Amino acid sequence: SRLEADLRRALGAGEFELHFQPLVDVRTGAVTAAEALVRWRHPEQGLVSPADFIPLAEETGLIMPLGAWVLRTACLQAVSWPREIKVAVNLSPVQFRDDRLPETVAETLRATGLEADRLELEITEGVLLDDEERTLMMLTKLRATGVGLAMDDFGTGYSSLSYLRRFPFSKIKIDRSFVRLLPDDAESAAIVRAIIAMGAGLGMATTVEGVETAEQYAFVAAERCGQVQGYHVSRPLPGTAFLGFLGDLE
Ligand code: G
Ligand code: G
Ligand code: MN
Ligand code: NA
Repeated sequence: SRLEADLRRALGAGEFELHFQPLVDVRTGAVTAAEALVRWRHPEQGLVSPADFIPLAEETGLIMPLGAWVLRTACLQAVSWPREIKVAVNLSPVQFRDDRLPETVAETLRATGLEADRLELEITEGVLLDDEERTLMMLTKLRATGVGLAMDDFGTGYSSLSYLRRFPFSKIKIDRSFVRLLPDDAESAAIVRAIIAMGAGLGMATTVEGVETAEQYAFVAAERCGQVQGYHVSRPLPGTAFLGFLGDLE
């Protein structure tokens, strides 16, 4: 297809860029991490959302070189940030199917000089459905490199609870669909409260995604979640704007 040819060309032409969305610690208000989110600066169409090209990149296998580029670039950028700020990178299920992924991650850390504990990989439940034994082996190997593992979009898939016990995740990211109706919706409030309590009980950090209002922020802070991410704190920002955002907080 036209888009596929375009996508193939774009990688070589350097048309992809990363934006970074801050994660804030609710106790201190400090930025503790940023999630890297890829964008395509298309010569005619302008900034294209990953929702419009990641699925095609996955179908065509282009997600492999693109995912490698995202990982390397995110690590390279984070090397220049303050030491206490981590970078989070989304992994596609297609990348997860590659047995060499843990070695690719270790090699990327070596090549970029980023300390392993400053990288967090975000994995959705969809990744975990295939083969449980293999999933456990892969996640264990990834953890052995020293990186963090976040379960992304938590609560939207199947069997989330048993997965948390079985697999070595270090963080839960509560999906923004549970946050949208906060603080007024009693069911959303009960679910978010329960997930935060469960994370605490399992010794896992929790990030609440999609926090858009001061009221939502106050609610999840009162429930003592670990971190908050969302438009109320900041939209995803280009690299230089992200550094500016850090500077403005000082
Ligand atoms: O940034 P935005 O909200 O437009 O992202 C839309 C979707 O694309 C989200 O589900 C997000 O996780 C995904 N996404 C963004 N960047 C990446 C990336 O680098 N790799 C993968 N696999 N998905 C990404
Ligand atoms: O699937 P994942 O959780 O990786 O998706 C991250 C996506 O969520 C990014 O595309 C980002 O732009 C989007 N996002 C981040 N904060 C907010 C928010 O407060 N509200 C909404 N609607 N989307 C958000
Ligand atoms: Mn994510
Ligand atoms: Na998410």
